[in-house]
Amino acid sequence: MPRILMTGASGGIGSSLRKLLPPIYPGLLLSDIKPPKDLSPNEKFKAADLSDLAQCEAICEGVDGILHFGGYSVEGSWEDILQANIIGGYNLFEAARKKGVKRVIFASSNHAVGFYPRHHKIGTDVTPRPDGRYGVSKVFGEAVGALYADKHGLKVTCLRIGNFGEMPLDHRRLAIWLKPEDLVQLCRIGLEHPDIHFEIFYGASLNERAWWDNHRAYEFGYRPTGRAEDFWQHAMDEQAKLKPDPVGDYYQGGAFCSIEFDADPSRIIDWSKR
Ligand code: 15L
Repeated sequence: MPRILMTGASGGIGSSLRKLLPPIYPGLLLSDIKPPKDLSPNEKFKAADLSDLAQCEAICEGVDGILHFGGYSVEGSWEDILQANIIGGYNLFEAARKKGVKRVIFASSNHAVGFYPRHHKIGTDVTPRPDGRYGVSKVFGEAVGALYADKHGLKVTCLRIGNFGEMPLDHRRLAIWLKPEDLVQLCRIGLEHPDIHFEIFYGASLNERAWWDNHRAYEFGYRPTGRAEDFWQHAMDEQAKLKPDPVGDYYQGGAFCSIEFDADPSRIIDWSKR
């Protein structure tokens, strides 16, 4: 039975996966800067600040595979992103190498490619177009993952997660929604599939409006079960409560693109009206 470490156990995704993973990976080791508030006595937890390499090494001891959900999960100041995602992300891969960990699943994000317009369908091999410092840190993490796979033989899977949750929250999320159980499937592919070397998959369920070509995940056996369109009415009701956002509504990254946007807005052309 592989010994699995999950960082970011107190965060949004970590809190949900803490409940779903133990039947698959008994003995799952959880980590975060602070323990989850509802930590139960049968869960194993070791605190670590990822910006400290020695602490990263301590949590990687005796581990076969890592689910790296730790770090900053939204746009933030350069200092916060630098410590948690750039230094923290690098430390995590370096600690994994030093401690002989075999596989790492890196939680990347759709914000690594958020500045692609919504009418542009993209695969996982496009040039990164990050939509903020957070997105840049995800591109960095994917690059470090590729380096450690190619140079050190670590088996690395990067998941460009869309929007994780029980249902799509608005119109944009109908295209990028990821059901928790589908994320578990993607994690299992990364942790168990014999042919993984370095892969990038989109973390998305069965979304008819998807902007992403995720065929690589399907080639590795991914069979998502969450159907975004089943929640169409809910998503549209929620969308109706939002203010129009000319930049965010045009690009895949949504509101992350409009934060601090001061470029020429005339480059936003509505192709559907041409
Ligand atoms: C992400 O990467 C964030 O971690 C999450 O909080 C959401 O904002 C999500 O992207 C999204 O794009 O909806």
